Amino acid sequence: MSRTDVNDQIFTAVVEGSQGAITELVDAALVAGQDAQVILDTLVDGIREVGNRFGNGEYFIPDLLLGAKTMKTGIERLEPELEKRSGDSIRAKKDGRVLLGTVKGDLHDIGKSLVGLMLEVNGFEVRDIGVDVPVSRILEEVKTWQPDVIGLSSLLTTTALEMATVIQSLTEAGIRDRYLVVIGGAATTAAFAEQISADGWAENANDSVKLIKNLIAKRTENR
Ligand code: B1M
Repeated sequence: MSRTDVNDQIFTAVVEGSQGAITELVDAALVAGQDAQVILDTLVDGIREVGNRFGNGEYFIPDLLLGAKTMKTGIERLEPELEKRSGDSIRAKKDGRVLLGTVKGDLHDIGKSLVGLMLEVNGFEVRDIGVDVPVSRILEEVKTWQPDVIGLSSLLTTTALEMATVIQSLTEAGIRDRYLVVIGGAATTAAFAEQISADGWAENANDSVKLIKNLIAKRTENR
């Protein structure tokens, strides 16, 4: 089986929601020497195609769920490989603490979890507080866990403004300047991040790592 064949099959497995086949396919790709990041990108392409088909009425909620479960199973198999690649940074002193959550009203967690995984394998300490997280919970966690960065995710246009509410609540509590707030997710853009006075926006998990590293470095320089 050539590398391209396996990648095509991984893509198709996510699109068709073949959860039972995905672990074996990811294993086959790894055995064929495929880079874990390339396999991850293929899984992401697959779930995006599921989203496109849902968007144009070809797919329904059960299809979204099956695609999501298949993708998650694939990511679980890849996790140890991604960690192995970054073994040194994981063992190194932690680069910073990131509190991560999907805002209230939004149940999407794949992208946010992927951001968390990539941050962890790149040396950050991550506390993922899940999905549908109300502002009050974020404030509570911020006060008790004292992160360097608050990372917020939103995939729904109807919930993206919750991010502004979080920032406003930090300001009202007089603690906005103590934390970097980074946002992302399909319902957000760099312009939106600027509009709500977030410290940064990242398009994907790898860019999140770069962004957070840069922001923490800048903050350390300025202290
Ligand atoms: Co939903 N859904 N969904 N869904 N879903 C979308 C987002 C949608 C675009 C589909 C579509 O219409 N084409 C659409 C939103 C439209 C909009 O608001 N503009 C949509 C809708 C409408 C809905 C429901 C309302 C459907 C309904 O019930 N009628 C409903 C809402 C439920 C709720 O949240 N209250 C719903 C439900 C679901 C499922 C539960 C079935 C399932 C989620 C399962 C799960 O997450 N456990 C689901 C799925 C799977 C999708 C799509 C198909 C895929 C999302 C995904 O996992 N992408 C999605 C379509 C799409 O995205 N094209 C869709 C893969 C993931 C790796 O990418 O999440 O973008 P993403 O994350 C990326 C970047 O965005 C970024 O990095 C990640 C990794 O590279 N990123 C960050 C994310 N968070 C970040 C945070 C950062 C930085 C970067 O800093 C902290």
